[in-house]
Amino acid sequence: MLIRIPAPSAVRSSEITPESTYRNRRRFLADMGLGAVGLLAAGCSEAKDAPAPAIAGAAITVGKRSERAGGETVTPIETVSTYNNYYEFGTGKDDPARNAGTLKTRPWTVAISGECEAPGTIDLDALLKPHAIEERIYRHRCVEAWSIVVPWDGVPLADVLKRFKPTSKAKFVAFETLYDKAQMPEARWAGIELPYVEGLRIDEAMHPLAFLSVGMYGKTLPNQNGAPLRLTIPWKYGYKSIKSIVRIRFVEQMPPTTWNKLQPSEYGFYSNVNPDVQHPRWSQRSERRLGELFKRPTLMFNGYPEVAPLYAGMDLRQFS
Ligand SMILES: Nc1nc2c(c(=O)[nH]1)N[C@H]1C(S)=C(S)[C@@H](COP(=O)(O)O)O[C@H]1N2
Ligand SMILES: [Mo]
Repeated sequence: MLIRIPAPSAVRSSEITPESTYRNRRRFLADMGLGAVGLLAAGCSEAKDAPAPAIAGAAITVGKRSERAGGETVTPIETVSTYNNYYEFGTGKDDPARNAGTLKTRPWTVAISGECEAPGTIDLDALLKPHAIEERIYRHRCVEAWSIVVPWDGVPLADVLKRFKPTSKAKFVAFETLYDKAQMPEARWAGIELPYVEGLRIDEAMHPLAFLSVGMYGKTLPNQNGAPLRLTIPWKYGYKSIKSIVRIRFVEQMPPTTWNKLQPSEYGFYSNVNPDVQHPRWSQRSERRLGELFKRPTLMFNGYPEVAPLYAGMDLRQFS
């Protein structure tokens, strides 16, 4: 994520410095406590041309498929699985693909608690069992202005949440990523407070577009993309799509979210993709689809106008 203050020359340090030096320098600055200022990010850059590792995911059975990206070309899986934000496994875009192999994704349990009638801790396979896995092709856009089009395999978030019977006090849903230093040795350099946390208002979480992904491209998720279970919220900036979820809480108050805690002036709770709202340090009017040369205009709600009624009456500039 872009907490980096760009140098006036605007040349990315990793473009002029051998990667190893760049990484070491990041560590050095992280050591000095400057991680959050310096080096958290190499945004807006192209995916690397280096040969991608094979995608090891197991095939999953997918029922209904829906194209929800305006017929746009699907981004190659090699790109989507090698250009990631997953700070627990390193802050460079190619770090998660290299480092996330240490994450153990089975057995995996999810704890559901808070304002609901049927809380409990449930094994992931049991969590998924009643649901048919479907595939949704969604656009996905990072606040750093890169975007991808991905066939995600999973279940509507609402279908899973409803099973736990949220009460009328459940105004928001809070999500938490696993935080295990043994499995995530790079996490000490993340520069963000961990565990990673995110949240949605209950009506956003219940919207039919909100999705819980367990796979992509017909295979189980690569660890770097959030295995074994991640949110996919296509009308919001990528950081709302929290990875490797271990805890879901129904809560009455708006829950804290990772990037908002770190830099509230730059990352709002709602984080709806909105080309008219400038990020304090850069425009959000356009984006670069990974693998493409030219930028394209960014669409309101990332091209999912059906979510607009969720925000009727809200000032979408103030509530960014
Ligand atoms: N736990 C966790 N989830 C996370 C992140 C992270 O660093 N840690 N990064 C977020 C950001 S900033 C983005 S853009 C998306 C990237 O998802 P992708 O790697 O599958 O494209 O993951 C989001 N989920
Ligand atoms: Mo992001």
